[in-house]
Amino acid sequence: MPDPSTIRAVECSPPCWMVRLALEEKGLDHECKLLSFTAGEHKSPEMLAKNPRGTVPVLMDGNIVVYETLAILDYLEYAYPQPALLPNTHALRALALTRLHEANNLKQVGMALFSYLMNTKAIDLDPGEVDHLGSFLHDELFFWEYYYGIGQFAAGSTISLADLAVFAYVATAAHLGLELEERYPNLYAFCQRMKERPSVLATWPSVWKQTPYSYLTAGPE
Ligand SMILES: N[C@@H](CCC(=O)N[C@@H](CS)C(=O)NCC(=O)O)C(=O)O
Repeated sequence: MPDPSTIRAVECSPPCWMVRLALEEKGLDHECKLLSFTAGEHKSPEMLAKNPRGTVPVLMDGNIVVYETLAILDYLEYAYPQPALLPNTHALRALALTRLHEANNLKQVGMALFSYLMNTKAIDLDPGEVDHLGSFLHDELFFWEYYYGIGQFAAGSTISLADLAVFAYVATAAHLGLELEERYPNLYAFCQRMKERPSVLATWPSVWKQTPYSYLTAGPE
C-alpha cells in the first residue's frame, strides 16, 4: 500500500474493532484515528462529508472512502487478498460468509444490550431490563456455542472475517460480565485463542479495566 490507509473509529465499538482486527491480521500499515463519541466527533462536518450517516467505522484508503463494516471488510479482502481472511474453497468460503453475515444477529442483540448499559447511568439501571436484553443475547450465543464446537474457527481451522466479527461482540459481552467458561466453553476457548493473537493484543481497548464489569454476571437461567 503506497500511503497508509486511515480508519476513523471509536474505541469499544465492536464494528470498529473488527475492522481494526482485519487491518492488523492483514498486516496493513494504517493509521487509526480514534474519535470521541461523547464529543460527537463522528458527526463532525469532516466525517459527515465522508459518511452522511455519521456512523463509524469509516476507512479511507487513498481517495477511496468506505463505510459500513461489512463493506469495509469486503473491500479489504478484495484490495489486499493476502493473507486471506476468507477461505478459497467454495464450501468453506460459503460457510465463512454465512457466519460473517449471520453475526449480524449477534450484533443486533449485543448492541441493544451494550447501548443500554453504556447509555444508562448505573443508578438508573433496571436489572429486569438487563435480564430481558441479556436473554436475547443468551438465545443467540446458543448458536455460536454450537458452531465453535464444530471447529476451531467459524469456518474450519483457519481464522476468517467471521471470527473477527464474533470475537468483537463476544469479548465485549465478556468484558461486561458475561461468564463464558462454564456456560459457553467453546466460545470461551475460542476467545482465549483469539486473545493470544497479535491483532487482538494490538487493538485491545485501552480504556477497558483489567477486571470485567459484572452487569451480565448473573444471567437468566
Ligand atoms: N451499519 C453500520 C453501523 C455501525 C455502528 O453501529 N456504529 C456505531 C458505533 S458502534 C455508530 O457509529 N453509532 C453512531 C450513530 O449511529 O449515530 C456499520 O455496520 O458500519
